[in-house]
Amino acid sequence: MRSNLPRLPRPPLPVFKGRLHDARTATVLGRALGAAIAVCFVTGLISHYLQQPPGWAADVLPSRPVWGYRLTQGLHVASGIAAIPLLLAKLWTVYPRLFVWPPARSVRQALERLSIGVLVASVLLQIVTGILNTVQWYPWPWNFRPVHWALAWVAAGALLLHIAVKAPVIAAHWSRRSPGTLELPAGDGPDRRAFVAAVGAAVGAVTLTTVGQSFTPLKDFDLLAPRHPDHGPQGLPINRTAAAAAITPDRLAGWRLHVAGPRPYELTLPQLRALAVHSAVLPIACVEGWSKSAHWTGVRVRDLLDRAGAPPGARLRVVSLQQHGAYAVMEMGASYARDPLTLLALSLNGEPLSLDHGFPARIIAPNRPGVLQTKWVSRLEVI
Ligand SMILES: Nc1nc2c(c(=O)[nH]1)N[C@H]1C(S)=C(S)[C@@H](COP(=O)(O)O)O[C@H]1N2
Ligand SMILES: [Mo]
Repeated sequence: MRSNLPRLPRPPLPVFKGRLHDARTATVLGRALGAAIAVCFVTGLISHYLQQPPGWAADVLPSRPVWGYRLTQGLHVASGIAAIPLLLAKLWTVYPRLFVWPPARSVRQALERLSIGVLVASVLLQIVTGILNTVQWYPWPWNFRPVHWALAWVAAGALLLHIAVKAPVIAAHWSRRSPGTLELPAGDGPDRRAFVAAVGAAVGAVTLTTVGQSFTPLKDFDLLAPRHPDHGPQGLPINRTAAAAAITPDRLAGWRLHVAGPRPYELTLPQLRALAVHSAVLPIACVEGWSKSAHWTGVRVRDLLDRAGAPPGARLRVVSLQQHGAYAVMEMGASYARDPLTLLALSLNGEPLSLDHGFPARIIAPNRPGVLQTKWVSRLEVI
């Protein structure tokens, strides 16, 4: 008799019921995650174009507000960090759907699931490598910046596609009062409210314990960020030390500033000090997310250029004593070169620059990524 009974198929996965895995929870988390990714993407574009402007824009990039890059890059890193708990919660909410079997019942569904795979993989990779970049750990053979840039477009495209495909579900669950016919009755029960509140608390906690690295009023809560704004000589953190850049005392011996242009000249450090009358309060705003304002004194770059007979719209190449690495040579467009706040700085917070901060001379300019604030400057070339 037994053999006559129909064989029941084994259920492939447990069935997930309840509000925490439903479309309303996914929509609520997705909205917040989408907003964090949008902020991260736009501020990332700003950072990219300030560092690598297209030729036509290089001379007209805004040098104001002086704290502009500090704000946008602070937001870039903060939104990326806030996205971590949001992404984990979102993945937990939807994971029953990520493993449904069979993988697809139609070509359309197969393509949709493929796009979700691309979305999840690219966002995860982007966030993990971005965080590792903030601690300057690169356990991979490729160059971080171009990969981060390309992956951002992949993730943004996959996200837009995902939003388009899910638009009807998102619209139906956008508001708490919507009919909710798709899966569960409408309404946010205590379980969902508690879950969303816990995710919100996690976002608040990771933000509060890291954002002080650029937002100084919260610096006392900066427990998890790799840099604390107060830790470093002369009241300013250091990204690459002189030793790491192979700047040795014998490389500094007989240092002179060489200025190449229509009327080239050289200045010794005492001669430069005799010219150094200008001061500016400007932040170093590192792409890795820390920022700190400091008081700089030095010579205006535009005065040095005028003395070399540079035409008003001239662009500038700045060469460091450092011989290797991406920051050994930097280009500066006319809008920065002409700005009265752009200095060849000789002193920092009232003392001569320390060797790690770029002794004998470094560039400091308003609204520019920290990577372009070249240290150990030996040569300015009018282009
Ligand atoms: N020559 C040279 N200049 C450089 C760097 C470098 O590695 N080499 N690092 C840059 C980076 S990434 C930052 S954030 C600032 C940090 O300046 P600080 O160490 O004085 O705070 O210097 C910039 N100038
Ligand atoms: Mo930096």
